Amino acid sequence: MAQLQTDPAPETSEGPGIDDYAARLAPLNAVPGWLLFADYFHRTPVPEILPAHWRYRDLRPYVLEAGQVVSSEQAERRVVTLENPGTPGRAGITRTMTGGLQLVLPGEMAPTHRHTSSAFRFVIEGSLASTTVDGEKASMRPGDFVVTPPWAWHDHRNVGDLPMIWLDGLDLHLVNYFDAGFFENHAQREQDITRAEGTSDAEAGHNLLPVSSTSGTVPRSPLYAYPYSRSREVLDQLSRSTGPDPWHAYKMKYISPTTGTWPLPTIATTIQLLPGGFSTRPYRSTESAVFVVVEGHGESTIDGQRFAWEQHDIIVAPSWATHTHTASADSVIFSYSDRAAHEALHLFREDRLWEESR
Ligand code: GTQ
Ligand code: FE2
Repeated sequence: MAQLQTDPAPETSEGPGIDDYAARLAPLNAVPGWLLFADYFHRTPVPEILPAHWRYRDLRPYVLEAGQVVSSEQAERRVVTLENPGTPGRAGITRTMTGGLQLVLPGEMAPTHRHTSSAFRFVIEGSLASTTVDGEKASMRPGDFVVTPPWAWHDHRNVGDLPMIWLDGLDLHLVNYFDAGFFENHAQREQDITRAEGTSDAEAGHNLLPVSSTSGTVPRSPLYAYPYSRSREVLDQLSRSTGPDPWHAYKMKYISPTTGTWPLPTIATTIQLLPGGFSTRPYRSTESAVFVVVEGHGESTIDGQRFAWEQHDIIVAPSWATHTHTASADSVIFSYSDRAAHEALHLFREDRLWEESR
């Protein structure tokens, strides 16, 4: 009969030291967890990223110069990627998201591909571009917001006569964290057009849906282009008919009309009007937010750091960093963050403060 080997009696103060214990445990790919908890549990978030500010005035010449350095064909996507100064070399504007300025010159085309990362474009400058998402073309003008849902085929074309520059945001690092990244090029450089331009807008952009629509049963938004002319008009109307929220002034979320929430599963996107002279009360939340100045100028204070901004500047507020915005002139700010993922994972928290705590 096999001999049973019993465990030795538990060691007390006479036992081996913790270092000896840890050294013998290590070859089993295991560690004393109780010694590590302090590294991973924090009273409040401890972000690696820093508050940051990119001046469009400084970046723009480099974005245009990229047009001489590489063709859009060679580059596949000709993008100047913004890196958070707290995490250099990691191609992220925050821990979860990318932020980049994409250049497409008149007549150029960025070939068709798809990926499991969600993406969006927010147009900074240019005259007219088009992006095709799963066979339907959408026009893009300055201030327009266009989403590329996960795994949707997409290509872009500059059909105007000025260089087009838009901000791309992707949840790339979040998707890669989950090891859920897939990517493929389309067999055709330019995908076939299968739906007339304006179809999605007619079907889903006006509080009407086709009677047999089953859009509400799938999470994917049936609407993917949000023209600035309309969002600007909404902000204008609200500022004339209602008072400003002390923390957000007039801040609206882009939504999917069938779910009533964010158009992309992980990325939260908003458009906000700050009347000239208005200062927001201090606010903090778990999202890592990127702000893009669409119109106006002013300043923001993030964790005590002041950033004076102008049109097209880009600013980052890390998770749980208390921040305020002050507009010197009527200002419109687009923002994106990982809030949609936080909400889905029941992680989102926010604090509306009345005074800056110190
Ligand atoms: O336009 O499809 O900035 O695939 C990064 C990856 C843009 C795009 C980026 C992309 C795109
Ligand atoms: Fe893409």
